[in-house]
Amino acid sequence: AFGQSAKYEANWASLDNRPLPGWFEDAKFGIFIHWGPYSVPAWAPKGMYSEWYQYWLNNNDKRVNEHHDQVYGKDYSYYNFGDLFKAEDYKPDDWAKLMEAAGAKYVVLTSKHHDGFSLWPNKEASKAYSRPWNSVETGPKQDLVAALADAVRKTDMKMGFYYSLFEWYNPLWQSDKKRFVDEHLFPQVKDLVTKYKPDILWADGEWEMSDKDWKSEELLAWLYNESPVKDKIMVNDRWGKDTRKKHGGYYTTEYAADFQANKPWEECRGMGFSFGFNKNEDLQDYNSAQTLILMLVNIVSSGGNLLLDIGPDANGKIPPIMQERLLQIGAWMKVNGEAIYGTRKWKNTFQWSAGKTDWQPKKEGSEGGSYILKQTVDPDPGYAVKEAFFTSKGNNLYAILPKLPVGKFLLKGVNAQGNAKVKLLGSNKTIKWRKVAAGLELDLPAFYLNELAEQPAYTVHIS
Ligand code: FUL
Repeated sequence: AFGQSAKYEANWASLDNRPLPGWFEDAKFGIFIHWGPYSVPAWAPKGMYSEWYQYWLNNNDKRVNEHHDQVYGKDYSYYNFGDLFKAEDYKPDDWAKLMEAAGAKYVVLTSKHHDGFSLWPNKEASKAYSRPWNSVETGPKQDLVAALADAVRKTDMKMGFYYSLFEWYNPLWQSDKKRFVDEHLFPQVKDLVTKYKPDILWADGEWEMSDKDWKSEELLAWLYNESPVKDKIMVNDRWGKDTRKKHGGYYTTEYAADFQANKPWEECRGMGFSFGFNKNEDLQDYNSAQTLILMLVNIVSSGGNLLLDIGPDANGKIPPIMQERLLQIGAWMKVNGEAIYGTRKWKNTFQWSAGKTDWQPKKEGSEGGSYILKQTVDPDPGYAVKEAFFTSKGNNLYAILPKLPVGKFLLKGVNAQGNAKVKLLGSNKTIKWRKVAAGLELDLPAFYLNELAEQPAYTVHIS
């Protein structure tokens, strides 16, 4: 069983054998939080990551430099953002309640991003830069990690930390990578894990070096054998240049439309195209609630989790558009969560519409469309949509439909026992069905539409 005193060796063959904590595959939906000094300028050209502001600034991105010169002045150092990042409206309990209301089962906070700023006090962050570079000795004057971990633990959600292995402009990183690993990375990770006992350690920045150079196997052996979270810690797959989708814990994708694996996996992305808050994004750059819900459904039907990102502002406020999206997702989950939580991929993940369709998931204010439409597979690229997404749990099969059809509707490849019950989640009426050669044919008279409030997607439950 998981949690026995198994000892793992510092090599992938042994580490990859460790069973993964079971809750993760049942959880399906988590919230990612990118928050730090980059939340002060909170700016990037559309389509770029705002949390990379310092990097764009130092690498001559024209638009970021123009913006910076205009707003802050040419000589204004990124490090000043550590003081302007004040988090004065930070209400971790409200954050936790909001994320719980969204239906999330876990939270992953950036404990330290590539700029090296840490959201908790530690020796390494105090001395690595020419000024202290952490949230207790600068602007916020608070241990932001501890505060959120405490708040999240009052709920049923799990708490995880994102941690960037490298730091763009850390002098030790730039001069001596081996010493950086030994004298900065190792003690800092151990401090984070020992103090706050996370359920997930979400490593990143692994692409800079090989897993051998990072000594990732050694670090994971410590995590699995000796750390205070050895029996519960979950990790991702970002442990070296070539480890993604190969080694570590669950696999990660990022802004990737479709993926399947024989291992737990997780897609992460923002509501628009940035992880850190980007003030440059307009309403139409945010995905609609329906598109976000269909993304979740698409991922879950392929066996994955969605780690949906929010970017609080420098005050600690979660932008209202993000609050609204989270609550919209939560409202849908209240009715349809049964088809999401604890489910597994079914033999058919989804079914395409037969031909052209007259609808598409709308993006707020824009000409519409979502990645679900941008499939380049048959039968009719550009028009066909995924009209049913399947998930399963025991003897239950769920077919999630972005649009509730009226009349006869064929669930392809579905079989059912004669006494099977078919219903829509949220309604008590049973749906008439019959077996046909191609699958299960449902009768959905128009009155079913009146049964349910309009929803971003409808779930047919076959039990
Ligand atoms: C990436 C990072 O470079 C992004 O800034 C973001 O943190 C994402 C989750 O991982 O690789």
